[in-house]
Amino acid sequence: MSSIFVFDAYGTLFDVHAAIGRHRAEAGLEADRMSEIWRTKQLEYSWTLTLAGHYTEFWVLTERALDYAMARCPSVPKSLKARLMDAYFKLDAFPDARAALKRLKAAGHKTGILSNGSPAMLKGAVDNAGIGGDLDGVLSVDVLKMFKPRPEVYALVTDHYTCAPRDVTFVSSNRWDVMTSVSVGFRDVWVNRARMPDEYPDFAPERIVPDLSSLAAIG
Ligand code: LAC
Repeated sequence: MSSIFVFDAYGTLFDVHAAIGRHRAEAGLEADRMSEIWRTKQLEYSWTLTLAGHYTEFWVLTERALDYAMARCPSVPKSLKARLMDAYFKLDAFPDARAALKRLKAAGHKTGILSNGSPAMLKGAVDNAGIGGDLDGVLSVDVLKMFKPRPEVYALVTDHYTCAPRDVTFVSSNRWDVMTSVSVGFRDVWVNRARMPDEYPDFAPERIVPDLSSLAAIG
């Protein structure tokens, strides 16, 4: 396997449901449904705007998606909004993410992030998780003003590491993100944390893992 490991951020290294996790008791019975709608709409806005040739940074889309999700789940107190946004800015990393990055770096590999996240929110999450020292690059689509899965975005990786696509192992929990990165020539690991059925059969990953703890064996 290659020696450059690049990770998707949200859902792969950082737990997108950690924000609601910090406020679940106050959010009430619709907490998890609201968090699911929040994530779904955040992604949908990134795809639809990109398809239409527009761009609004991911942090703004995250807030608009939260507004929508809270409107759909009116029992979640509106007073939680600012705290949920603050929690999203400082999302928790999955425990296996921190350990995997440390092991890959100790084995001499290069590591990095390629994310839709805006630079400020990526910095917030990386700093909060204390993983900056184990990353050789934090790449945001913001420089291109277009979101995944536009293929141009994935070229940020090969440009940054001055490498060929086959030198990159791309690790993502988003199956659609794996689809595009396979199609541009990366080697892919799909992190199927939620045990979802497979999709995109024409663009299969090299490996499917339940979490990041098995990355050490690959690296
Ligand atoms: C990201 C989103 C797609 O980090 O999870 O790019």
